[in-house]
Amino acid sequence: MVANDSPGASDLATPRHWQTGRFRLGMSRPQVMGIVNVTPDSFSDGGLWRDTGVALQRCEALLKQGADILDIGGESTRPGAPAVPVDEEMRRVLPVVRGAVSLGVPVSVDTSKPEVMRAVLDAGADIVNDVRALRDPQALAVVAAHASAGVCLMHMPGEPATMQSLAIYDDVTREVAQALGAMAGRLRSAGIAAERIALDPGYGFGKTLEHNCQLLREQRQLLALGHPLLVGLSRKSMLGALTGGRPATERGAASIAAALAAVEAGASVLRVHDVQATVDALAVWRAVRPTVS
Ligand code: HH2
Repeated sequence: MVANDSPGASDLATPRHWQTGRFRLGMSRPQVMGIVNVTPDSFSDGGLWRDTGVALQRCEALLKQGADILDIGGESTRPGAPAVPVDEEMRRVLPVVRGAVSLGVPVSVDTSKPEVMRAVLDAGADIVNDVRALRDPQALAVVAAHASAGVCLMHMPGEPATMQSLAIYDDVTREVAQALGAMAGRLRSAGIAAERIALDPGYGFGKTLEHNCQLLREQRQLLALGHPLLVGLSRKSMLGALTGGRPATERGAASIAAALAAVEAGASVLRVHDVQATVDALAVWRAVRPTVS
C-alpha cells in the first residue's frame, strides 16, 4: 500500500524488528544511530574524526552516551563534495569498522560503493546505509549475497550535485512513499528479506524546505510500506533555515526538536551527531508518553 491509499491504523504500526547482521534490533524503542564521519569535508564535522584512533575514541564516546548503532562514513554527501576514489574510502573506513565491530554494537557503514560494501561486510559490519539506495546493480548483488546484513534505503532524486534541481513534486509524501516502496520491492525481488530493510525519506536530499516540513508532518504515512523508518535530520540545513540561519554546529536544539517530531511521526532510528542530547530528550519524551515504549 502506498501513502495516498488512506491506510487504516493497523497498517501504520511500526515493524517490531530490523534484522541487521549480528543483531535483531527491537524497534519498539527509538534507536539512536551515532554518526562517525571519517572525512575531511562532512558538512558539520568534517575533519574532526578522520584519524583512525580519534574515530575509534569517538565511537567509544558515542556508546557511553547511549548510542545503539554506529554509522561510519568515508565520503561526504553534501552537494559539491569531491568524489572519493574506492581505495581512499577503504583506507578511511576499514580500520575504523574493524575496531567498531569489536565494540559489540551494530555497525553501519554509509557508502554507495559495492567494493566498500563487500569489504566492510567481510570485516563484520552489520548494516549498509546507502543514500543511493543500492541503485548500482553491483551494490545490490553484494548486499543480496550476504545472508543477514541490514540495509537502509534512502530517497534521493539524482546525485548530491543535481538533487536540488530535481526537487519537484506534486505531493512529496506520496511520491517519496511510491519511490521507497519500489526500492524495497526491488530488493525483495533480489532475495533480500523484508526484515532486513529500513527506509529513509532522505531529509534535505532533493527537497525544498517546504517539502522537508511536509514530509516530516506526514511521515507516519510511510509506515504503510511495512519497514522501520530511519531518519537523518541532525544539523540539516532545513533546521538552519527555520532558526534564522544558524550554522550547522549551532543547530543542536533544533535537531532535538526535529528528532522528537520524527519519533512522534513513526521514526524508529534517529541518525544523529549529538547522541547524548538525543538520548536525554528521548528519556524525557518516553517518560511523559507512557503509551509509546
Ligand atoms: N544524511 C547524511 C549522510 N548520510 N544517510 C541516511 N540514511 N540518511 C541521511 O539523512 C543521511 C545519510 C548527511 O549527514 P552527514 O553524514 O553528517 O554529512 P556528510 O554527508 O557531509 O558527511
